[in-house]
Amino acid sequence: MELDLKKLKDQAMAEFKKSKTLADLDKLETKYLGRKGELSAILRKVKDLTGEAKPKIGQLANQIKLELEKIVAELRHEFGHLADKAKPAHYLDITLPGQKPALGHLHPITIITRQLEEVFVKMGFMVLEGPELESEYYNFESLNIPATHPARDIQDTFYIKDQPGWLLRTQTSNQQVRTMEKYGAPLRAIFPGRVFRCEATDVRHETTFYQLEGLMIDKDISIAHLVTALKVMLKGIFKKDVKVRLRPGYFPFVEPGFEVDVSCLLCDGEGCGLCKKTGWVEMIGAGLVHPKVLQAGGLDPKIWSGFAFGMGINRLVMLKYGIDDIRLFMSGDLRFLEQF
Ligand code: FA5
Repeated sequence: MELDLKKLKDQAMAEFKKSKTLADLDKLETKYLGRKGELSAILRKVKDLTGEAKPKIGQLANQIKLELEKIVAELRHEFGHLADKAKPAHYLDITLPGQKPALGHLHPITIITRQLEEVFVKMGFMVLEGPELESEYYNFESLNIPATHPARDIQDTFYIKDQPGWLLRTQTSNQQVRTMEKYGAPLRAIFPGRVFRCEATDVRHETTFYQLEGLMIDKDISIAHLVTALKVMLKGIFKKDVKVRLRPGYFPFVEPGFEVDVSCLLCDGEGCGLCKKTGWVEMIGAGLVHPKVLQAGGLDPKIWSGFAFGMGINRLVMLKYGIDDIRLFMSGDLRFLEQF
């Protein structure tokens, strides 16, 4: 029996090594190692042996079984690699579960800016965008803010190294004179866009934020036109009448000038962190266009008058969606963005 076993081992080894495919190997495995295979047949006979022969032959048979199983495993591994290599470079396994691509969506600032544009287009306003890299002339001087004016300190910004006279615009008001020069009067336009300021950040203040500027030039424009335009704008976004209050405010490019506060919708005017417990959020600077600005735009102030306002879009979006910290907009935090 010992001889039979050794012969079986040599024969099986030789045949396994000759196999070329996984299918060949499967067949040989069944032939030698299967339940009805040749080795199993010999192992079944071991129980009929007696004396010393029984453990000796049993041990040998098991050892041969292990050796044959090892060679089968090695060959199977090798054939597996060959099969992988034989696959084309762009192998597509259509049985694998699909990967859902993550779909992006509009940023809340963009959503509300588009709604604002819609409201103003219905009132006959053009939508214009201006440069973010701006000259001191359009950002300050043309707006009646000469180089030595203290108002420059309130809107400190980022100046461009090696390019004197150029800066990142601090306000969308930079578009006022540009637009008058290009379109003359009468005109109605809004300028949505990004502005930059060198300031310490907190829940209401960012260094980079968005404004929407409105400019209307015509004959006999009054504060009533301005207030109406602002109320229509706020109703268009909040879908209800929103309380506003005008306080005197100083901007060198309007006369008279106002700060427009909007009733805090986050706390319903009760007082919270966003409104500094006042029930009001400062959101808009506005007024009637200063004669010097009209002149800078090539318009005769004796004939033309106008209103202008500049609103912080971020703060409007905060009230609309109940966001209590302005810094979330640019945080890049998907948990925040995925809520819109
Ligand atoms: C201005 O920027 C003027 N250009 C507005 C203006 C336009 C006045 C036309 C008159 C005529 P002010 O600095 O107040 O004004 O900013 C206007 C609005 O922008 C503020 O009411 C506020 O809503 C928003 N804002 C200002 N600074 C910040 C900031 N650091 N972070 C976020 N929002 C700000």
